[in-house]
Amino acid sequence: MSTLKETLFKKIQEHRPRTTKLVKECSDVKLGDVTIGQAIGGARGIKCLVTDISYLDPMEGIRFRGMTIPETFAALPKVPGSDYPYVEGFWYLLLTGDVPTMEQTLEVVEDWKQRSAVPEYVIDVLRAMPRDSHPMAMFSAAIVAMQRESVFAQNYAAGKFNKMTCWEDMYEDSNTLMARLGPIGAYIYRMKYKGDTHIAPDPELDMGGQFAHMIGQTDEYKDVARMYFILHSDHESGNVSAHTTHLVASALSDAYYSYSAGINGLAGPLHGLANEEVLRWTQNFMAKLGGEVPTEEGLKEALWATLNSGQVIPGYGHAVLRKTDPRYTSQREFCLNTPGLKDYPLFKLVAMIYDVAPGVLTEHGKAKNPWPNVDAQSGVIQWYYGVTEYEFYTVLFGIGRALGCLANITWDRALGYGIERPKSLTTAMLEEAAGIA
Ligand code: NMX
Ligand code: MLT
Repeated sequence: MSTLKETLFKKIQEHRPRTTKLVKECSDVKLGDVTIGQAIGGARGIKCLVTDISYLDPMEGIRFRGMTIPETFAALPKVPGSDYPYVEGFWYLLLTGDVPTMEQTLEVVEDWKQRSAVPEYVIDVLRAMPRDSHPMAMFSAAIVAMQRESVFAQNYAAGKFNKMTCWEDMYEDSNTLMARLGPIGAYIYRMKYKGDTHIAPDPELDMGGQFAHMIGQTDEYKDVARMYFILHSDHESGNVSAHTTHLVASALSDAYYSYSAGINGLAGPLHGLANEEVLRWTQNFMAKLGGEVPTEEGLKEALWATLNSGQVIPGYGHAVLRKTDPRYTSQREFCLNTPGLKDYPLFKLVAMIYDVAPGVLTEHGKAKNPWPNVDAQSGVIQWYYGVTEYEFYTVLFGIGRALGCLANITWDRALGYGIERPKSLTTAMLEEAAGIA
């Protein structure tokens, strides 16, 4: 059996001539024009990134290596006794485009186990931070603290940089990061919220199961962790966390610098922090009702009050999607198929918001997409299982998002993508171009 690294190398060798040919022979082919609206409005829709790891269709939603979410869950090897796949097998899929066998999956499981010990100095960094630091600030600091271990940075400093082989160092660093992010997240969780008591890893467990174990969760939650990490992994390249990671990596910064930066972007309320905001919004709303079941009218009023105060409805809208996010649907189905969750009051409220908010947003008339995104549904599942510290939810997102970001920057190195450096213009230049100067 070929190792994951050997298989990846074969794929890279097969792929490289395609990129070389496009660059050499087709560089002048146009992919679109850029408007003033796009230059000012966050580069929305400008086609200037390349990835083969996932693709986001506005109407269909995400495909990982060509597969929809249900296809992905169905295809990958499952953890024995579980309905959900190994996160490690999904990593194999993202990197190679191949669905791994159980044997190939277990190779990654073993590899990550060997790399998963969190160094003591990372614990020291976390403990030195004020305990009320946001868990995302802690998570980002822990990641960048490990930069000293980067194989890529060490080889670069030793003058061993080679454009054709440097992906191997990125691959090394990415695997080490992937193996440690779960245990680091668990450490932050227990330090901040569980009286600073910690749980030793169980050498028998896979990555998702281990995370559940190390935060002190039930067996049932192990599947929640696996599902959550896979669903949040990747959303093509243009979202803030993936794009930031790619941008920073394009300067030949290593995986630690790059992903720490990506995490800082994920921490914004318009991006990953929206899952925290959704729970804050729903909890505040429920508190105001004093435990009463809301009426649709009451809910409408609360949504309008949020909009009228100039805030966004968290968990709704999207820069690319124009329908309900299939990651929302997948988690909603999980709720509907889990006996206690189906009738759980918070799930009922989330489901009611789904009935009401799209109409309110449509009437409001601003959002191009009135439908829910991934963040509208993820928090209720965590809350149900007792992970009620919603400040922590974006760390869960960040553990999962690493799969996509790190697979992408490994391929960035393999294909020799250039340093990112778009051109800026002045406002006067825009006015001149528009003929209003
Ligand atoms: N509630 C209120 N207004 C909204 C919403 C919303 N949920 N979504 C978009 N708008 C507004 C938006 O603020 C903008 O207003 P203005 O012209 O005054 O600046 C207008 O509608 C047009 O925005 P769009 O082009 O529809 O959306 P854009 O691509 O700029 O932004 C989001 C996309 C996701 C940032 C935006 O929909 C939003 O703020 N949603 C709420 C926050 C959220 O759920 N973020 C999580 C996204 C998923 N993730 O995990 O990263
Ligand atoms: C994501 O998963 O990154 C979000 O849905 C935001 C995006 O795709 O822009």
